[in-house]
Amino acid sequence: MLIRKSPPAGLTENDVTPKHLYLNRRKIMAAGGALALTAACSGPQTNAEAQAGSRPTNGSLNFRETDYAVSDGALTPYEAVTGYNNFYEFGVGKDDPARYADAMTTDPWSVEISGHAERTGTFAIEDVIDFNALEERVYRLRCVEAWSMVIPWIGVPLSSILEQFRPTSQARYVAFETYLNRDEMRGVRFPVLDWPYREGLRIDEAMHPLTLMAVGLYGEVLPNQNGAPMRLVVPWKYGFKSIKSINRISFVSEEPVTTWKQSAPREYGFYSNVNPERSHPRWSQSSERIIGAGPFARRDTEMFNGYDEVASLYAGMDLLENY
Ligand SMILES: Nc1nc2c(c(=O)[nH]1)N[C@H]1C(S)=C(S)[C@@H](COP(=O)(O)O)O[C@H]1N2
Ligand SMILES: [Mo]
Repeated sequence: MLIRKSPPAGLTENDVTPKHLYLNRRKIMAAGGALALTAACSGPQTNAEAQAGSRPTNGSLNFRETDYAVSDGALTPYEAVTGYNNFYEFGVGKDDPARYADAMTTDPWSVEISGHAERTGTFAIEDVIDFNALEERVYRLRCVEAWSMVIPWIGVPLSSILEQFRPTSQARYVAFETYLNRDEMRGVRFPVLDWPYREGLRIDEAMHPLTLMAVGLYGEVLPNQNGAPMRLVVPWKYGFKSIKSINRISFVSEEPVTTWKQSAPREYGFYSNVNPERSHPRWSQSSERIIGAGPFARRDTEMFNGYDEVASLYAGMDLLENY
């Protein structure tokens, strides 16, 4: 499923969004190869100097192109990526996060690291993520609600963060928590979920090279509604595993409590690997709506969302039982 990057398929002059310059740059880079890449990375960036040792909190990011791309499908328009969201801390409506997430303070931002690791404590995000080592990966995010988007994420492999803390052999799982602030998050007044939002991965899933900690999308710092300043993107799992606005990471020995499983264990499991064979109790998972491509655009859902290289992580496991 991971292929050499080609221009986003199916883009025409009519697909003009506020990010048309970005998309044009991508086309030029694809056509011009390495030379264009160097030019594009040093050219239009406004805050290249300011980035060393610090963190841009808005605007463009410096990043390296990678070969991670999905083979079929155009990028989801920027307006849909940033206007149709799930971030229940700001409300359950798809347009609530875009409306209300600006209230969240993302600077300064610190992350508490705890549990089975040699190094633990509270760290500034700038000390945990190397903003000079960002890369872009085009991943499809498949929501359990049976829709998907293709997004050019900017981030670092989660493993590059976790390794700094030297987890011990007792660290069999990694638990994540979302920031919680009742004054800034209007949705947490309602007991829709048990706040703070929590997620987890087995340590080998967390260390897998596909697992990304994203800090940006479409070449820019993450908008708050997409989980600023740092959120997971685990592309072979349903979207709810990709926890947003993380401020706690813990190395643990038992499977951690995760919010959606806690809320409805028959419907949502710990693994939540995309699996067209296993229906959600209330709807099918065999196909998905393509967000931003018109009302009838659908595609067949693929096992592991098409990221076959993770299959070996689950060798010998019954994935219908371990949903
Ligand atoms: N903290 C937090 N993280 C979250 C959610 C949430 O409600 N709260 N929703 C999840 C779900 S269900 C999906 S599909 C993705 C959506 O990410 P996006 O809005 O950036 O597309 O975020 C996930 N991460
Ligand atoms: Mo989702």
